[in-house]
Amino acid sequence: MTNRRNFLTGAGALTTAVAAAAVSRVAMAALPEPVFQTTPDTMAPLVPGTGRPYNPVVTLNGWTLPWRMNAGVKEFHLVAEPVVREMSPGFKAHLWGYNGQSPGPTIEVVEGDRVRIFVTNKLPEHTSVHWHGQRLPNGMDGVSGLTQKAIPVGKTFVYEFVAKRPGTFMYHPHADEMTQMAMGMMGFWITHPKAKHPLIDEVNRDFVFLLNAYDIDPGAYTPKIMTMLDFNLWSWNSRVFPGIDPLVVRKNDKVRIRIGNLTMTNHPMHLHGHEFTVTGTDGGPTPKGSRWPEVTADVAVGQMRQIEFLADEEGDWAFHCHKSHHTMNAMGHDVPTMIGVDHRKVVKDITNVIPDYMVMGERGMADMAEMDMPLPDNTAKMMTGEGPFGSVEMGGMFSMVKVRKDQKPGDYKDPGWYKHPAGEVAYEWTGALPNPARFAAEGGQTMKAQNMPMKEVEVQVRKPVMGGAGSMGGMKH
Ligand SMILES: [Cu+2]
Repeated sequence: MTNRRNFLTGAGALTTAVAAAAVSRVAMAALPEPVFQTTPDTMAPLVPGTGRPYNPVVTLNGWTLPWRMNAGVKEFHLVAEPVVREMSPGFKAHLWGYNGQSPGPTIEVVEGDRVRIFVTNKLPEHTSVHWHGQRLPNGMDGVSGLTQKAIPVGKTFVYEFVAKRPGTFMYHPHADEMTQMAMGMMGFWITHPKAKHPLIDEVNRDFVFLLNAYDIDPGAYTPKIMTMLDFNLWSWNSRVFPGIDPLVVRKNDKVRIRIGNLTMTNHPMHLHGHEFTVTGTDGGPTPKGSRWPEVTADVAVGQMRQIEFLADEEGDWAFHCHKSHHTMNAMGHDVPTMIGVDHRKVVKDITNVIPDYMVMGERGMADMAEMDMPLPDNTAKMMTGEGPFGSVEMGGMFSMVKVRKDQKPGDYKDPGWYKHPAGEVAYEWTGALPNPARFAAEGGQTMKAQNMPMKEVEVQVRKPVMGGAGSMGGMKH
């Protein structure tokens, strides 16, 4: 696990930039100085220095865009541009994003705020920004061709509207969307309630992240934009495990996590050790009567789900997408299942031709994490992450909620691994193993099938090839 964290330095730099931009009258008439961020660390929440107060969110492996107040209007400056995003340590992707990052910075405002957003286009093609879920004048909705001219290369457009309803929103281009979203252009938008809201509880920790997906061949740097289904990198805020920071909380904190999905498929988000309720969607806070306990909430394409729970169990609790292929990195699609196949003979034959050939594990895929196979220059290991008990064998959309009783309020630093109390870890049975008792009715059938084959057929399970020409990260060289 990585421990590279740099909360205070980053936040300090942002505050300085805001102060510098707010001094000169000449500067106020000009564009707000854009603020850029290039480290993938989770930045400390940006405590509002101007405007109405609110409890800021924490963007996982991301940050909040500072603003300036100009005659009562909150002004932001987004710069759409190519960026280099470290998706996990040692693996960099050439993406498109905003202000140095993909996803772009989170924008936080308060219900009733008048907001002016300058969008400068430094991409090689035109763009626009759609403010997903917002109530706003039609001409500010950001659909190029329909509600505005696309922002040409090198030009700056201005969006201005009042943030009418509190909630969680997203932003993304509505111009050559397929390319621009596949390249990583997206961001979060939070509108905090201006006063106590009957359906929005105060929480101690408020995390946000976007689900996104990329198709980057092992060894390559740029996503393939034509991919519709066969993505090989399933990410949170353009990071893959073990590059995703843990969500660190104090025991008995009330925790909110807001998750937006801008991939091409749904993600059942699963939390271990606690039950949560869905307290909001991109349509707003949910009525109390519609809330029930869950441990998994499906976040469909283009949706946001806001979950809340009381973190009252200490430990390192896995939090992940429940589609098992989405907790893997750089997976290929032409890899047959080899479990139970003794391919020693085959390997021997092949290695006569290709000396460093290696076959996927015959005991299951865990071999992949154990074998430290040579990888192409720029890719993420398929399943990895060293835990206190060995490899976690995960990648992609996986992280942990770390609950600690001695974590200080407002402290998001990784506390390291949970120290389990004595007698509270699964342990090996070392006594004798009795012969298994067979269930008496095993193999019985109440309704006989018709036209059964004359002799027994044993099916060799083999996973179908899903199409696509990608190869598994580090499989063949
Ligand atoms: Cu998923």
